[in-house]
Formats: sequence, structure tokens, C-alpha cells
Amino acid sequence: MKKKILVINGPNMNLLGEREPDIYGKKSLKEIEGELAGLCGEAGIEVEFFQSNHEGAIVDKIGEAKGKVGCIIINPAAFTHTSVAIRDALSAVKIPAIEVHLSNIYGREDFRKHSYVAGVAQGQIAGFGAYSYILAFHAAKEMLI
Ligand code: CA2
Repeated sequence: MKKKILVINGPNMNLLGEREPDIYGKKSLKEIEGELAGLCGEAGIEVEFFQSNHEGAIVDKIGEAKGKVGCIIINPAAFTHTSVAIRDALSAVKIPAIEVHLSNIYGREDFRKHSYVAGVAQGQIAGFGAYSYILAFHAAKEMLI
């Protein structure tokens, strides 16, 4: 299996740290990615980051990862609750995926309680803010051994 992690973030995650810090925290996506890059570097794991506000671009990125990536860490953001296309893409490439959320999606509005991705992910980490990504890194590292 490839010692490479692909970290995908969905729509509006580029705005992180600027608005709604009470829900999503004060760290920017670039800061979170920097922390992950450091951890991956120390562990000898290659990492690639991708953020898009476009569902099709995320579907394409997942498809291109086939055979090149050992694990996908994905926060589909709002697409979590809407996208059969992202679910199908993850299912098709058969790369183990870890679904990540900053907030506890089960403690919020009803429409956030359903994830289309959860059923095809290896597991889900939600509610720990930016630390959700760190927890996901440790889970991914175990899967890449
Ligand atoms: O908690 C999470 O990580 C979410 O995936 C974040 C999404 C939300 O739609 C999901 O239900 C849960 C929101 C992405 C970022 O949206 C922002 C909105 C305002 C300010 C900054 C980011």
C-alpha cells in the first residue's frame, strides 16, 4: 500500500478561522494542513492537500487517487449531507477513507445528522475541532503500516 495520505476538504473550508469560530474554531485550514504536514513528515508519510468548493472536482480528485494513495482523510463539509456522488467515488476507488468533522454533527441541526459518506468510510471522527484531523492522522498512520 502507498505510504501517502490525501487530505480532502469540501466547500467553505477555505473560510475557516475567519467566521463562526465558536463552532469551527480559530485555526485556518492552512494552519491545520501545516500541522498535518509536520506529523506526516516526522512519520515518513507523503501527504497531499486538496480543497474545493465544487462537488465534481472532489469526485475527480478521489478518482485520480486510485493506486496512488493509501488513505484518504476527508471532510466533505456541506457535501457530507448531500452527495451521493462523493460517496460513490469513495466506494469505487476502494481506498480506506476517514471521515472528519470539526463539529459534532450529531449535536447540531437535524439535516447535519445524516452523512452519505459514513457508510463507505472506514470510520468517522467528529467534534474535536482541529484536533479531529490529528486523530484522523493517527488512525491513517496505523492503516498505512
Ligand atoms: O464540522 C464540520 O467539519 C463540517 O463538515 C463543517 C461544514 C458543515 O457544513 C458540516 O455540517 C460540518 C461547514 C464547512 C465550513 O463552513 C464555514 C462556515 C463559516 C465559516 C467558516 C467555515
